[in-house]
Amino acid sequence: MSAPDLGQLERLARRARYLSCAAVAQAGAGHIGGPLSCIDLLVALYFRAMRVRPQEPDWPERDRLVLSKGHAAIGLYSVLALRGYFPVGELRSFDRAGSRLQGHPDMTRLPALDASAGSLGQGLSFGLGLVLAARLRGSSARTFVLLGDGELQEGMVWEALHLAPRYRLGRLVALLDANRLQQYGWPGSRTEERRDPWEGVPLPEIFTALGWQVRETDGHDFSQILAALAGVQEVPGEGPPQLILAHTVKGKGAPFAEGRYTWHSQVPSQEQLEQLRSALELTEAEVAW
Ligand SMILES: Cc1ncc(C[n+]2csc(CCOP(=O)(O)OP(=O)(O)O)c2C)c(N)n1
Ligand SMILES: [Mg+2]
Repeated sequence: MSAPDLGQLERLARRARYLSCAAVAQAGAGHIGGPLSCIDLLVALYFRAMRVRPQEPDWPERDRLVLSKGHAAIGLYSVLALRGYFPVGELRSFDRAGSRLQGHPDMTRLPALDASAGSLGQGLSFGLGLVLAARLRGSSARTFVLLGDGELQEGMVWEALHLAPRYRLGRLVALLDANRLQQYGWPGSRTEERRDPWEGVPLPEIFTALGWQVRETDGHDFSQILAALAGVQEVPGEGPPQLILAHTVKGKGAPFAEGRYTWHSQVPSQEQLEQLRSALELTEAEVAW
């Protein structure tokens, strides 16, 4: 992958970051921290790794994405819009009654979605089922499941983590958005601090011991993300299930939100949007929507 290619992905991710924040501001409600921490992963997936046809969203051979951390929906919608699934201007309808772009993904409304989500903990089991179904159909489609690290506290995630290796589901790819924060999280030493609830827990070793093939990456470095995804794509269908542990920053890219759990769900002001545009070095034209 040459440098200009990476630059193009970075630009797309910046636009998606701005659009996500602008849509939350327009709706007057929504999530900021979680969408911003996974946008680079979503851009790499939809613009490089996944076999999809935006003009034919129900193409049977498409790769699937399950946004298990469904509260990051606006991040996914922004990337889908830039990828051409629907007009960027439709993002203005985010979270409105009757909109296709609900606050959490609703696959019955938007054909581009492969799964509904919002109640945390269910996506990996759903994705496991999609990969088993693809195997029965004789399809080589992959399913990517994006999980939050707070979400990992849900018991059902561990059922799927335990089960997938038994079926050797090489086309199941879990991506863990490890930003070390959640909505409120576990208190740190000072009242305004939150600490990573998985601190000191050897997650990669645990996943490996369960039978997953684990790759770690900086979740904001496209060269690393693409290398991890390329590795995953070489795995045969009967290989071990794949897990990409992406080290990320909650609120990445927004000066007011980076690393702050209080920005899990908050509405940016017009001043903060302007601050964001400038920090992301985007022109007025690039943020027109
Ligand atoms: C079953 C369930 N419990 C609680 C919530 C409320 N909730 C939404 S997001 C969130 C925090 C999730 O943290 P994490 O998975 O780390 O996501 P991220 O940091 O990427 O935003 C919580 C508790 C929910 N949506 N579903
Ligand atoms: Mg988190």
